[in-house]
Amino acid sequence: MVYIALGSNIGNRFVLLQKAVDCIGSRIGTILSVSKVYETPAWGFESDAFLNACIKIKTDQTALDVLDALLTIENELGRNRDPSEGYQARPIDLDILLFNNEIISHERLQLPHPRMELRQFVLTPLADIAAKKVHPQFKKSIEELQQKCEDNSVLSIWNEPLKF
Ligand code: PH2
Ligand code: MG
Ligand code: MG
Repeated sequence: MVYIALGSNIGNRFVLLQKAVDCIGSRIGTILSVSKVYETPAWGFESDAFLNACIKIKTDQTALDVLDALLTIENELGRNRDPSEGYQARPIDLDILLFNNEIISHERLQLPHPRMELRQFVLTPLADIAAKKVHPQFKKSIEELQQKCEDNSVLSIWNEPLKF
């Protein structure tokens, strides 16, 4: 099982999340569950609010193949990465959070996602679909990580659900 975080803070954010879900379902694997969508304040930089969600998929691809497929979808949906340092506003960001229970330290991919435990914009949607899932490094469930998390960002539920 693979958990992926989706985020957008430029353009028609909801449409971009829905297009990303559709592309992931047709190219990467079967979508098994989709969280609610949340509107979240930009975390770690000054920018417009994001829409964030998480999905669970089943795939036969390797973690690096999934990473490459996600980067291709990001590019197709209009993401242009600025090579300067730091976070930037983006039409779409697709991050692998958990890939089975693999712990990977590769130059292009670290898993579990290295900052997920600090971020309510990840933990809150992830808890919708994986509250009891145990984080393979911290050995704590997602709901425990969510309760311990010191991020006090205020998230609001978006009224439209993603389709899959
Ligand atoms: N992604 C980031 C940095 N900050 N803030 C919110 N609210 N949502 C995000 O998806 C997000 C962020 C880096 O990828
Ligand atoms: Mg990200
Ligand atoms: Mg990313």
